Amino acid sequence: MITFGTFDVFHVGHLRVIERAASLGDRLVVGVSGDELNLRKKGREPVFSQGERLEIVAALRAVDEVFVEESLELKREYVQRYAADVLVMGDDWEGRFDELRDVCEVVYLPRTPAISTTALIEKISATT
Ligand code: C2G
Repeated sequence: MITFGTFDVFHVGHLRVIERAASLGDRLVVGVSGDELNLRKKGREPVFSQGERLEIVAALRAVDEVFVEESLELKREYVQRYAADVLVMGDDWEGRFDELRDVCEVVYLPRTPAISTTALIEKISATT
């Protein structure tokens, strides 16, 4: 199994997608998007650095290996490098990786409702 994400301000929605991805197979590799990629795609740096995010994700029982995702366009290469049979993503990415179906199975899992890093940042800002 392989999955990708920023996993900034790690929350239960992140945990659930990782645990569900792991339950679909016997080994889970996670690509954690790098700080540079986030700055380029989202115009801001994550709250937690790439090193911290990698450390948190690597510590999860469900995760066997982590690496830095340098570019969103390299999914095919990563799938092949890690010999993944299945690419798993939350359904906010529904349809986005269907072109990889020639090299792996692509599964979109329902997102955990009502929780997001952005909402958490807003909630924390509002209480300080
Ligand atoms: N997720 C979820 N439920 C939430 C929030 C997130 O299931 N309430 C899932 C997302 O669908 C994704 C994973 O958690 O599969 C990581 O989410 P993000 O950290 O927001 O990752 P994102 O920035 O979308 O990924 O190649 C993808 C990139 O790495 C960016």
